[in-house]
Amino acid sequence: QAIAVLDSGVGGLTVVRELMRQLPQEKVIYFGDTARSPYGPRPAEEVRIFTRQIVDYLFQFDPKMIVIACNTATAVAIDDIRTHVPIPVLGVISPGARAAIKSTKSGIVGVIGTEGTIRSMAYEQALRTISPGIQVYSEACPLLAPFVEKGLFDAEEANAVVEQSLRPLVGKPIDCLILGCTHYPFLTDSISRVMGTEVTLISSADETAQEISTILSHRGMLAASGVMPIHQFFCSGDPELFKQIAQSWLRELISIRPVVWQVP
Ligand code: DGN
Repeated sequence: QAIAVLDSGVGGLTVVRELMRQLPQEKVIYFGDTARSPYGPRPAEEVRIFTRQIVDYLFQFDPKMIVIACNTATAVAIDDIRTHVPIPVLGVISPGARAAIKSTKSGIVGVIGTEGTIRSMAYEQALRTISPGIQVYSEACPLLAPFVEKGLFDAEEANAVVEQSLRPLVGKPIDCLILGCTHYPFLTDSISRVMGTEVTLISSADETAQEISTILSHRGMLAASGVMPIHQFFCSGDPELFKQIAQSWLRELISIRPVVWQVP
């Protein structure tokens, strides 16, 4: 049985890369809803409907676990999906918040994400549940995920748009910055250049992969080692662009199947 991973587009591949590194024996089935990306500006109800539709699609493969590798969808849809399916469902916000709490020394952290994620205040809630006194500066960066979706994540190309997006956070007294959108690790070089070396960048990918491992091992559902899994990728938009981005990020050849939504 595979681990099903979903995102509005290529962002969830940042979680997949970490998953492949930590749990190389696990088979991944990935869905990137590139035709309807970005999710950030969409109303919460629409994101919930899209997330449910992807989960229903992925269910035909009988996955053992669902990973919502999209902060925007996690923020508004994780409770709905948890009541909808009988298997473990993990999002990326709690793991990201936990990683930030582990990392911060000053108790003052920054969060960047899509408009939907920032509007939901999901990070503030997750951070304060663990550490009530934490201080949070958050900023929506609506330009960044669409930029990555175009395959433009080379530092040279990204510097200007990253600089413009992060300007409100520069000079704030934060000691770590949560990359609260799974697309942002693609832009790590530019982001750390703008924020400076004293700000630690937190991607939820690492912590999410660790948590996947914990959940599966508690249930005795980790795949046996020794077999190289064949991963499957699906996207709803341009398969060639998805493939090009995925192969450069994952550093392996993939095969991709396009999906055309039958929207009523
Ligand atoms: N990668 C998604 C996230 O983590 O929020 C969303 C990006 C988007 O759809 N704009």
